[in-house]
Amino acid sequence: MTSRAVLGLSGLAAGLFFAATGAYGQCSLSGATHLSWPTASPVWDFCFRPPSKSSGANGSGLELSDVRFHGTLVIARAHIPILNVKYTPNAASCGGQNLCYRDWFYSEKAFDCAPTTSPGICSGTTTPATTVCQHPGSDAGSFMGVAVEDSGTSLKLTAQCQAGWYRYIPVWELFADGTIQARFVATSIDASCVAFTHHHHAYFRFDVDVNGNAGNYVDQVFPDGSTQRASVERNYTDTSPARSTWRVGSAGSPYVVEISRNAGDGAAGDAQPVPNDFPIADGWVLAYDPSEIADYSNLSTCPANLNSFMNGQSVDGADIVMWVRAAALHEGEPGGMAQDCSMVGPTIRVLPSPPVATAFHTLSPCRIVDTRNPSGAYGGPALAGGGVRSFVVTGQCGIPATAKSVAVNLTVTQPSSGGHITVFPAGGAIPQTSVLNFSAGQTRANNAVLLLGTGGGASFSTALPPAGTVHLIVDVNGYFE
Ligand SMILES: [Cu+2]
Repeated sequence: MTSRAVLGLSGLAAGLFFAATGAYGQCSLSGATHLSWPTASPVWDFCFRPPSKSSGANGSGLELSDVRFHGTLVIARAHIPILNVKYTPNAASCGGQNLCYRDWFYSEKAFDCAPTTSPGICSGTTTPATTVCQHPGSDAGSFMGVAVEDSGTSLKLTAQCQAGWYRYIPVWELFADGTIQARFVATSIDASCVAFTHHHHAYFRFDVDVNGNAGNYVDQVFPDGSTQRASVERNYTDTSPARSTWRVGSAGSPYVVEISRNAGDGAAGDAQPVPNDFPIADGWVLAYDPSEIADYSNLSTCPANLNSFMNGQSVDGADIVMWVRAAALHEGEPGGMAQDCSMVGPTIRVLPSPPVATAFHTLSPCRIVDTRNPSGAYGGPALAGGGVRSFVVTGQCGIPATAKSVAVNLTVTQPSSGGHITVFPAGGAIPQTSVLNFSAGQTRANNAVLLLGTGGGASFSTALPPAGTVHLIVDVNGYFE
C-alpha cells in the first residue's frame, strides 16, 4: 500500500475544497498541508507547515495548526518559536560574551527519507526518516521537508533544521487515544564548542482552542488529582522532581486538553550546571494576543522574554495560550563531542471532559439495555468482538437531557470466549482500561458510572475474538447533572 492510500493528504488544494472560514479540513495558515489520520476512520485532522514556512521572525520549527480530535477543534496552533543555548564558562569563548546563543528554527537541513510522496513530504516507507541522530557528527541525505510516517499505531512527523553547527529536530507523534508527544531534539555536527557543557532551551507555544477560541478556562492539576482554576496570566516554575500538568477546557466541550511537562525536560528548580540567569520559568499561562507569537522585541538578547506577555489579562473564559519550556543538557566530554540526541518536550492528552456533577439523583432501578431482547435500539443483537455499540441514555428510565453521567450496574452474560468491555462517552476515544473482564460462559456484574457524550450517549467497546459475542445488560440506579 502506498503512502497516498494510507494518508488523507489534500495539501495545498485544501483551501479550494473548504471555503468557509474555520471549516473542518481547512488550513488557517498559508502554505500548510492538510492531513487526517487514520484514513479509514480519522481520529485526528490537522494541518502542518515545514520549518521554512513556520511563523515568527526566527521561525518556529514544524508547525501544527487546526488540530481536531474526533471532529472537535482542540489546538489552533502548536510550534516552537523560541530557541536558545547557554554555555558554562569556558576558555574557548564558546557562547561568546554572554555564553549564550539565540537561535532560529526556519533553516531546513536535508536528511534521508523516501519515497517523496508530494513536494516536501516523504512517507518513509522505503527509507525511514534518518536524521543526524542516526549518523552522529555529520550530515547525510537529500530530502528537504517533512517526514510523515504512519506506523499503524501512530503518525509521526519529523523535520530537521540547522543553526550554525547545531541541528534541531522537531518531532510530533500523534496516537489514536488522544495523545500527542511534542518533542524536540537538539544535537550537532562535529564542532569544537559542542564539547563544552551547555543547555538547549526550546519554548513550545500552544494556542489551545477547545471547541473554538471562546470561553476557554485552564486548571492546574495537582498530584492528588485536585485542580485549581487560573484567573489571570501567570508563569509557573517546576521543582525537582515534580513537573506541572495543566488542563484547558471550555463549557460544553466533550474534551479537555491536558499539557504535562515530563521528568527529562528540566525544571527551573533543578540544580543548574549553567549560570541561572535563565530559565526564567518553566511555563506561562496567557490570554491570546496576535502580537505575542514570539518575543520579537527581544531577538538581540538571549533569555526568553515571555514574562513581558504577562500583563494581568484574565484567562478564565479567554482564548488560552500555553507556553512550555523544555531543556536538554549536553554535558561536556573532555576532548570529545556532546552529541546527545535525547528528546524533550511536553505530552498532550485530549481527554473526555469531566462531568460537572453538582447533584446525584437516585432512580428506582430500571433496565435500560438488554441485548438478549429482540433486536432494537436497546435490545439485540449481542455485542460483537471488536465492535463498538452506543446507546442514547438520556430520555430513558427518567434520565433527563441535562444528565452528565449515570450510575449503573453492568452485567455481561453468555460470552462466547474470554474478553473484556470498556465504556466511554459517545463520540469519545476508547480508553485503555476495561470495566468488566470475563471468561467464556461467565456471567459477571460490576457497578460503574458512565460519562455521557454526544447526544447523551454511552458507548461500549468489546474485546473478543472476531466472531465472538457477549450479551450486555445495563440497569440504571441514578444520574449526576
Ligand atoms: Cu548541544
